[in-house]
Amino acid sequence: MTSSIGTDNPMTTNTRMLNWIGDVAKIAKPTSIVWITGDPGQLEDLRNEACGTGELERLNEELLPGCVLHRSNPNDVARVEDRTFICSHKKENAGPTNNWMDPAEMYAKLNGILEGGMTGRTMYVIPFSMSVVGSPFAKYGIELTDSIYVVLSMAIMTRIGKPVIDAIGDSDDFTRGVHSKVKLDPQDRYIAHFPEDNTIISLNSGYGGNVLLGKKCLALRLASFLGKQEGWLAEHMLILGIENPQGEVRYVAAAFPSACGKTNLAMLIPPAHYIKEGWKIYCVGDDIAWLRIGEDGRLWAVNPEFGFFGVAPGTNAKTNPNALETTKKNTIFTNVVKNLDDNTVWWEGLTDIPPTNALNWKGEPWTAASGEKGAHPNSRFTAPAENCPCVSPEFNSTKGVPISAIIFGGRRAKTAPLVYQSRDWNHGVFVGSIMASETTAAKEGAVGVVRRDPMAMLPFCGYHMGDYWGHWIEMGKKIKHQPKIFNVNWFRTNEQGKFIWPGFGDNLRVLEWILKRSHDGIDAVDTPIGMMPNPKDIDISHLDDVNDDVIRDLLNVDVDLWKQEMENVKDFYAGFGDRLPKELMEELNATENRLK
Ligand code: OXD
Ligand code: MN
Repeated sequence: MTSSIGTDNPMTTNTRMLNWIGDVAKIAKPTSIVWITGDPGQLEDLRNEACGTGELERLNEELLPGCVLHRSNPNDVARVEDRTFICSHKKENAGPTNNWMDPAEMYAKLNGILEGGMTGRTMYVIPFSMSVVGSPFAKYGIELTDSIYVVLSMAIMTRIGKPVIDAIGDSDDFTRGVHSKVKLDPQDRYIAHFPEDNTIISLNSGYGGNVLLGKKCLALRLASFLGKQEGWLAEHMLILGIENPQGEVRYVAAAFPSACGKTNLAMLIPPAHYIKEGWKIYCVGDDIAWLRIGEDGRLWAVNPEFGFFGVAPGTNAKTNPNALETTKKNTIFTNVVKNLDDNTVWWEGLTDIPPTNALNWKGEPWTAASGEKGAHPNSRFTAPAENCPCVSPEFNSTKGVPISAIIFGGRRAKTAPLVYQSRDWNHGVFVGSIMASETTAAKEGAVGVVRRDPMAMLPFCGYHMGDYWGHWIEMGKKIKHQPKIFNVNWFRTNEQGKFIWPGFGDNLRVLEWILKRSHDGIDAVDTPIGMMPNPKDIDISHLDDVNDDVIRDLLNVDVDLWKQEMENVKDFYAGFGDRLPKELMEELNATENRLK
């Protein structure tokens, strides 16, 4: 082991940082404090230590070099929205879509839970940056944690170590993040955000989405709040570069609720004839976009993350070969099946034939014959973005990429057509605000229960959602060259409940129309809900199951369903009281009038 383990030599003389770390240590009482420098040797030592204790397991070095398996506690396998709090000083500033607790009360409660919580453990100090260190987009943070899994995951998902400490210098402008597994007690599990103090405290969990504090906690919840103060947007969006046969690369940002295929869209493989014509795809990000207005009046985006924290089940050589390739080295797999024959991993949907000598996600002997799933449905891979075969050359750009189009989408069986375009920016904000997904017969029993998830930010907006919409409207006024705003729905079903649109790589056919609308002024059909493609303008060549009738059906707008939809939106909007921007009410009224 190197001398970096078990030492507590601080990497900084920043007294405010040191005092805060000292205060946390006084409460949590770790045995030692270790600063994470980012040195690969230090990370390797920690990997060895965790493999020694069983926290991690090494996988087949030839087939999966540098990869490890991690199992979380079975009571701790997903984000916990009911235990997630926005602790603004005024309750009304958290808004109706967030849990709230008074900050003083929450600090007192959490300090009580954390008391002695790290006894017998090391507290690691992880300096991390969201986006490229030194770039105008960068936000710095320190995460204190008693988990080596968290240290190694943060080293994949964010830029860490000495350069971040140097960039912070003596400044107090960094996010304070505290994570402790404590006892992994679900009753005392809290993911608490203090936006006005730039602070996050996450206790009693070891699951990625709750404990990798740079991701949902900082890059969305706190960053959305900071974006409102500072005039930019933090969004739950993938960023995709599309190169056409003329060699022009254009970028779109797209927001979808969880489980709607964001990672697949972000890394799609174009249909064969598109590849032949010269189309190429570049992944800039699969989950989060930070958007700022550039000097040229366009909207510029970066992905503040450094890796992918993707859902494993369903990822395979057909659905997302790029993601699969990305997980082939230096990846942490969580809660997947371990194949004992060759010390590799497996999950439902990876291959048709499951391993026969295997352990399930809980580490118990398992075969598919048991009828139980081997991998947890929310099992994950944490993989470096640099592994991705289609990662964008602009991935590490300090100025980001210019956004041509913003795309919203949900999972709707009937109401939303394959694609439509908003009439202008404010209408686009309206379209984003009414985003929704429906439960399907297969899942919940009740068909068509609509869950609104505005801009896919329902679990991630760090302040009042009404003010967030207001901020979108204000941003629109400041963007000289606004991206066009679209809505897509890959999930329309036929009478038999089967998806009509093939999805995956074929979604590029729709993206092509979106780019033509954004740049080339191609004609569109004016409908009550927005601008729609002429059916002939969506390329359906070489598709077996989509002919002219099918595409017309996919683009059909059922006026009665949309009238009902507007009634439902009215009820939804009523929950936001006087913080609902008047512009959105105007858009709702205008849509109703067009539907008459
Ligand atoms: C995620 C999510 O993990 O949206 O990205 O839940
Ligand atoms: Mn997400």
